Amino acid sequence: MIFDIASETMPREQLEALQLRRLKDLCGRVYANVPFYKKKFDDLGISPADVRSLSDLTLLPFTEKQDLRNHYPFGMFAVPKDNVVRIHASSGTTGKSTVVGYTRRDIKNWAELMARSFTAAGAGPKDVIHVAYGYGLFTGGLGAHYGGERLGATVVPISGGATRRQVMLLRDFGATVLCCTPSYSLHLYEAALESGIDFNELPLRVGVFGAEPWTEEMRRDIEQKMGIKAIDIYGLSEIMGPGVGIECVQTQSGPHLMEDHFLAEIIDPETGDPAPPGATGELVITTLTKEAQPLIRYRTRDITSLDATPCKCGRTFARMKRVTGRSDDMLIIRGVNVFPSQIESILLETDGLTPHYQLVVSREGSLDNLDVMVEVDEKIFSDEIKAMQRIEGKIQKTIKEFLGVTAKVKLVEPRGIQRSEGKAQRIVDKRGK
Ligand code: DLL
Repeated sequence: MIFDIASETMPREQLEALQLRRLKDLCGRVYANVPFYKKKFDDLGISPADVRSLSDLTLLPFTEKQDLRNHYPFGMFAVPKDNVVRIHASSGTTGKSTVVGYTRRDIKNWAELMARSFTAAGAGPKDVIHVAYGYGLFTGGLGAHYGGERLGATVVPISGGATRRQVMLLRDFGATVLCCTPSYSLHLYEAALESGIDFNELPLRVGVFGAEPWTEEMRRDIEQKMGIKAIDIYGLSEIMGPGVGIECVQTQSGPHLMEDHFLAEIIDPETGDPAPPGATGELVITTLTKEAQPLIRYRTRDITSLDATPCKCGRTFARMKRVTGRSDDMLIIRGVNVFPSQIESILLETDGLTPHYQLVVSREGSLDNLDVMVEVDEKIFSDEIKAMQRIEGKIQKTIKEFLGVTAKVKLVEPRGIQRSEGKAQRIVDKRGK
């Protein structure tokens, strides 16, 4: 079943005509109501009337996270504050957090898109949705919550944390859909086992997992352990929150972007030029319908590619490749570019290792060092030291071979890596900036 069948299966020409109509309207709105955009347009010598086709998008200015910070907290709003009914903000590890506002219609659209997302993941009104994304300024909890209610499902607003109790309620309330970060799902699974609860014996069917990068190997691990379908959901607070894109359960081949509401481009992150069709680069999103805080060509820093070929599920929306990481998370180790997800893939291909790992980067003189700390399972841990050393050596070799970087691998005892209740912290950078 497709939730909003008319929108999600629209022929691409019709979709593009809708996008163009909405883009023109958007340009008019931001030019009239957001001084930041008026100035940007004026400086570039363009006016909203110059947008005549979708390819004119490239005439328009980019928006960066720093622009949002510079206009903290409400300087990017396109409507009077009285019309804003909700505020969210991203945590931001450095500096000011970025603030997002929503009108009543923005909230309604978001709930629609999240209801669509649940449907794509194979959920429906009969489901019990356990929302273990954090509630609060983070968009995960409330985003999933409103979408689940819009769908007509039963929503359990448990939020993150209190893991042992969560597991009990997951069982007692008969959750069929679990929403949280992939890393927290593993934490829940372990806590369940410790309490004598096996996920495989619960009615749980589907996981709607996102908010952090994860790999295909991690998906396989989760699906196998928990006996569920693990679906990748993508989003970012600046654009809306979760539900900017989601995989369909039929193919699980990367999130379908909700293209009637978001216009996506891939650019070369170095030059800002459009990337050739199908190429990998930085995802840039224009919000077509957002009222409170519309953004033009927002640079997500997420690295992916787009595929608009037809999907077996019937949706015509393009699919994005699993986000392998933000360009900000890319490590440069002695001149070699490495994404944590590339290391994750290698670790999870190795027997005896768990999906709990951390990358520690330090500097010795002018040289960068990369330490890969990864937890082993009980079985390996009880083996002799030599066996552990053999594994360390093997992974080191594979990392060197595939990624071209020298890393020191250190196996850690079971539960030796700290668990997170939200986004996992994979990188500890001790280099100081
Ligand atoms: O993480 C929104 C969200 C909540 C998405 C729940 C999915 C589920 P932010 O905290 O603003 O918003 O972080 C957004 O997280 O730019 C990506 O780098 C990363 N991210 C989000 N979803 C995925 C995903 C929420 N499925 C940033 N795969 C984004 C990889 C993801 N990275």
